Amino acid sequence: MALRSGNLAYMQYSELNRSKPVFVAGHNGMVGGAIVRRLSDLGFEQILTADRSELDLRDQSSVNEWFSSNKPEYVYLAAGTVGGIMANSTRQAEFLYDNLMIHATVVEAARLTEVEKLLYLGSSCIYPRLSEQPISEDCLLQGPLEPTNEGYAIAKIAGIKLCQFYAQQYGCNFITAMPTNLYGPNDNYDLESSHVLPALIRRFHDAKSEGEEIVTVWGSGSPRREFLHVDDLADACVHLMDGYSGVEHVNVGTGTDVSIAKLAHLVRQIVYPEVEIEFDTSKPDGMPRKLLDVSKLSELGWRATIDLEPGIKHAYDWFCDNYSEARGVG
Ligand code: GFB
Repeated sequence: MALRSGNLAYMQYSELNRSKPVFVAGHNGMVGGAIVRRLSDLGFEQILTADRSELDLRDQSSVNEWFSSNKPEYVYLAAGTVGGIMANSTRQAEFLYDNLMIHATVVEAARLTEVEKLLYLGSSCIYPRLSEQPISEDCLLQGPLEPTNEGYAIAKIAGIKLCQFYAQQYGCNFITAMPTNLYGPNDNYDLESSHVLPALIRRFHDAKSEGEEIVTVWGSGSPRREFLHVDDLADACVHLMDGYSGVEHVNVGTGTDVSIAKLAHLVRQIVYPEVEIEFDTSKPDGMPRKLLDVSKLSELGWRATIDLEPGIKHAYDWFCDNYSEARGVG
């Protein structure tokens, strides 16, 4: 199934120069991969990437060297150690260390080599656990964080502040975007480390293949989450790179959320309608609700265009087409 996020018109008057080199840090991940696809669709001629084996983004001198040799003009900083609720809560040291280091090295190298513009990607988990909903940008640092992802959130907050301070102190054009929960092609389908949507797709699919009668869903089913297709996110990133140069971070989401129970029913309907669902309340729920206020992004002329149901069907098609590879990721 072809899906297209629709905000194409603005590229006709884009300020971005498509012949300048663009570095997508994290191109092997779901987000970086989607940004590469989007840039390529839009005709960017020099999309630079670096494999982990070639460049350790946690190592400042290697990153400096890479930037000096490759001279990117635009940078999308989508690299990082990421995962779902279980990976986040059991590997907090790794999530904090890796992400702190990656953000710092890339931002510093971008300053040293006078990159024209950098977009840093954070996460909606930066906001306090009990934020007022929908969560506006100014909720940042207004209360305690959700404990299951505190390490990751602190690294992401440090990344935002880093970009803001580099903009203020050095005059760098470094901007920051905060996406909500993401899904789409190239997601991580490993059941221990994945996010909820790929985990549910895999659980229902495997249950169908094995003729099982019950699928287990973690937690109570009552938390609410907002899901943005990664192709929409990639489109929003290019839009912000093109038209936004403010210091304040910008939320990126759809503006609507669903309960995990409702999500499980949707995935069941698409993958295996006959099966029963049970909830395992020994597993953590995480934040009770995480819905972003996207009014700032709307004012900047962007909105999501991929609805959840076709988006899930698209992700499920990708999973079926890449079954062996998808199950090994993570
Ligand atoms: O997607 P998820 O891991 O991320 O979990 P968070 C969302 C909700 O789905 C939680 C429930 O309430 C989970 O308990 N859930 C139900 C499941 N079944 C499953 C399952 O099989 N696997 C998973 N993973 N969840 C992450 C943060 O939080 O969100 C990260 O840990 C990051 O920092 C990311 O920000 C976007 O939304 O709870």
